[in-house]
Formats: sequence, C-alpha cells, structure tokens
Amino acid sequence: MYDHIYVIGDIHGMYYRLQGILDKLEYGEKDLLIFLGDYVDRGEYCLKCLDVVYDMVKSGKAVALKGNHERMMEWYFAKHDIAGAKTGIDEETEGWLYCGGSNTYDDLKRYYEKNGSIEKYLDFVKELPPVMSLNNKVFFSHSGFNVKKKMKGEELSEDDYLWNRDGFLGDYDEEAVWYVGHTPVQYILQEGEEVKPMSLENNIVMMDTGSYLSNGCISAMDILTNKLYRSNVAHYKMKKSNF
Ligand SMILES: [Mn+2]
Repeated sequence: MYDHIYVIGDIHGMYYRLQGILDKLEYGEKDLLIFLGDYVDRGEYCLKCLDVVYDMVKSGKAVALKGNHERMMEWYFAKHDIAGAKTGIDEETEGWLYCGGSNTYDDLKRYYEKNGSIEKYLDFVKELPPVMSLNNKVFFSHSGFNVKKKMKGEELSEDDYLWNRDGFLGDYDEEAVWYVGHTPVQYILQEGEEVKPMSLENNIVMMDTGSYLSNGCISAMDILTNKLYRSNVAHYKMKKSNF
C-alpha cells in the first residue's frame, strides 16, 4: 500500500511552478505520483517540464498520463519532420502551433539542432497511457471520458479520454471518483473565488488550476488525505534569465 497518492494537474511548460509544487510534496518509495497530462505547450519551458516528467517516469517515481496537448504534438510530428519548416499543412497540425505548441516546437527544434533527434520525446509522448484506475473505484484521465459514447455501449478510444469538457463534467453520473485536468477551474469559478482544485457533486475532482494563467498555479492533491498543495503564483513572473 502507498503512504501517499499524489495527483498533479496540468503543467503547460510552467517550469518554476512545477518545481514549486514538487518541492512541496514529500514523496518517497512508498508513494505514487500521477500526472494528469498537458506537460507541454503555452508556457515558456515546455521541454524542461517534459524532461522532469520523463525523468520521473523513467526512474519509476511517477506515472504520467497523456493530455490532449501531447496528442496534438503527436499528430503534428506524424506529418512533419523537425528538420523541416515550422508550419502546419492542415487544420489538425496547424492547430497545435496555435494552441501553445509553437513554444514546444521551438524547444524541440533547439534540442534537435544540438542532439540530432527528438525521437526520445516522440516515443515517450506516444506511449503515455490515456487512463488509469485504482481498484476500479478511482480513475484518472486528462479529461474524464466520452460519456455519450459509453452510454451507447461503444468502445472508447484513446481520444475519448483526452478532449471532453462540459459533456463529461455535466453528464458523468457514476459512483467511481474521477480525477481530471484539462478544464481550468477558472472556467467555472465565480470572480473572486479562490483558485484551487474543485470537487464536483458528481464525483469529479478538477485538478487543473490554470498553470499558465496569471492567477493560476499547478495543484496537487494527496487523494488518501485530500490534502492540497499549490505552487506559488509568483513563479509566473520569473524569466528565462533566471537560469
Ligand atoms: Mn490543459
């Protein structure tokens, strides 16, 4: 059994906030740490964040699930070579660059020019699982799941765990608890309300606290105790010159 089971919401290239939250968690060999996806895009340090997650997964310290932004990165590089030009050739690949992927692309390009290949990152992202559960009582995925599709008895694909918003948050109606990222709590908070993970009445816990927003942070929760951890909002203002 675990001493702690930490679940961590969206990161989006916010390296200082990621370090801020990891510094606050006490975790060792008897703990489980679950990242809910969206490590890259939007923030200034996309590859640095992916590196942190990569190293923790490879050393057995964490489980990382796939986010829709990792999925977009995967789609882009299924059709493009990093050696070529930075451009989209259709809505799907163009979309990634405009959804914050441009920053990730630039980091990967720099890495490619120095190291000759980005396969390590592409393979890692491709193999991230979309969903996991503990005893079928508690589930984790980036965006919940496609409720309508499940109700029709259709088999769920990887993408059915990555993109849902209102359709999951509003329609989910089962006993199991789902921890999700993807939709920042700012999406439903009233003005002036505190930014922190939200437990909804229908057994959903929203962990995305808008890591890349000026009033946002990265959040973690120990699901065994419901203890919350939040990164320092001030980390938002730190610039590249701090390296
Ligand atoms: Mn996200």
